[in-house]
Amino acid sequence: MTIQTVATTPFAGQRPGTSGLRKKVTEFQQPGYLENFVESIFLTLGAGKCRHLVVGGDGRYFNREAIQTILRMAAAHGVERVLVGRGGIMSTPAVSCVIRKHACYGGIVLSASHNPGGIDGDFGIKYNTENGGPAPEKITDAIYEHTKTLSEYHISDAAPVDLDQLGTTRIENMTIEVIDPVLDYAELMKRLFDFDAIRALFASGFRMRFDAMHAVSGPYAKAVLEGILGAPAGTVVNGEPQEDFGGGHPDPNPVNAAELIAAMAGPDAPDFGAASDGDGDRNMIVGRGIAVTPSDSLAIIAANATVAPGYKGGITGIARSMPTSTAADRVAQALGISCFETPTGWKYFGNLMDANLATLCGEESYGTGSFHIREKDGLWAVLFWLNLLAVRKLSVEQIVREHWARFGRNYYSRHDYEAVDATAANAMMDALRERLPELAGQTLDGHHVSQADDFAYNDPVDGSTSTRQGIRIVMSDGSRIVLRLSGTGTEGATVRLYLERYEADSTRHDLDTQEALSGLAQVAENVSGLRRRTGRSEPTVVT
Ligand code: G16
Repeated sequence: MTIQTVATTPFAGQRPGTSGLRKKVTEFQQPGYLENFVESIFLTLGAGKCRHLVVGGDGRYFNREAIQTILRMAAAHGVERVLVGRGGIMSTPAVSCVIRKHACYGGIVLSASHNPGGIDGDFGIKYNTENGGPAPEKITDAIYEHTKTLSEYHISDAAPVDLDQLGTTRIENMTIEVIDPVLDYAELMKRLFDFDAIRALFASGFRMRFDAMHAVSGPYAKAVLEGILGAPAGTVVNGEPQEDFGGGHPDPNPVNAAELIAAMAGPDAPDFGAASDGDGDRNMIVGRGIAVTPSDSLAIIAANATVAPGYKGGITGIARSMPTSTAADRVAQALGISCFETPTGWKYFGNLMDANLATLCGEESYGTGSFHIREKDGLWAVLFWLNLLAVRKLSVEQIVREHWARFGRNYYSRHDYEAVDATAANAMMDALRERLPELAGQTLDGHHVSQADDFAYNDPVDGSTSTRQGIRIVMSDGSRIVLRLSGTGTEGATVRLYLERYEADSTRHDLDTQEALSGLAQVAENVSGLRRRTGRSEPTVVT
């Protein structure tokens, strides 16, 4: 075995987005493309700094190949020990858990999350720091700077490692430990939730359907739900991870998990339904005939946090991304704790959790989590709901309605315009940005605009500032219109329009969501010209 120095030239566009570098598989397959990015990670970390590393991916197409390359490069950069999930598979929350438990320097996560996989699908890579969370902007910016000037990378010429057998092997001076990807994670969940109560719930005949969407959560959900908690075999469906997610789109929302929504609406619907995404960090919670919005799920978890043993002392604060509905803010106010509003991207929650300012975090994009790790955590959210249902002995719908009756209902929807022309999308955002000063104070279709700005975040922990994080038009009645460009798409631009309307009156909590928001949708079109400028007559996806 020898360490090779290979000449290379920079690839344009290796700037990490909302969550690492996400591109088409074919782009990653170009010789040197992955290597350049990985070299830039190691250059950013500094020679000899990274001694212990975790490497795991969601098992999508190109995962195995990428892991072998990363292992050979880690060995060339003086890493002493790497933990890898069996088969190269580890969910994103499990990587975060393993980094923290084994006091690793950091981790490399291979995933394009909820984006489709397969040879024509997407791939992704991101670096997580020693707190187990996605690297903050100062690190991702530094990685990007290296990608622009790279002239060589370093790699061992060692043969591929067997990733399917648990145990230890070596490349150069580096030890590779292939570990069971589920064990540490399951042990952490046991400490957070009342497993006896959940076991008793299943023993009483409670029925659940967990749709793993042919992705990485399958083995975790089977081990925890069907194994430890005694849920009947077959509770977990689509539970075998596949390289192309069975040809599906592993995004747990009512559109992409339509099969689950249909099952939960049928005459023989189970009591509880849930789904998670490609890398296991997202979740959708479904009751009989009702899909819980992610924003409501965060608020309900916060309002009921003390039912779970891991949170019985109460929560210190809540954090939500700016486009997420303000339902959690109302809970925070009632509890007398802070609710932080951050830019989109789980990386912005890390400092707040490290400083113990926020215990629970959530995003409208089907992400919920807590300070137990530094990633959002799909199965964690599902276990929280199971714990809640076991203790309260109410249905999902009853819990949601009770919450709305107490705090009011935040009607909420996201309209995505995918793969639109990037120039048109940017021009639309620029034109709207210019109009913001004149919007404040205006009345738009009966809504008085109390604030109109391009969201900027000042991190209260490290003092850093992130600007241009999305345009928000806030009405004095609590309604909001938010527009931003996605940072995870891989084709053209994806424009996200978020609509929110607050309704305190419980006799008005039964409106159809899209009808309740149609007036605001029209206001959004009038001020932005989104459809006109992008040439689209309707959104690609509505959630
Ligand atoms: C990532 C981020 C989330 C973000 C989501 C959507 O999730 O971790 O914080 O909300 O993307 O981002 P965007 O609106 O920019 O596309 P995941 O599950 O894809 O890693």
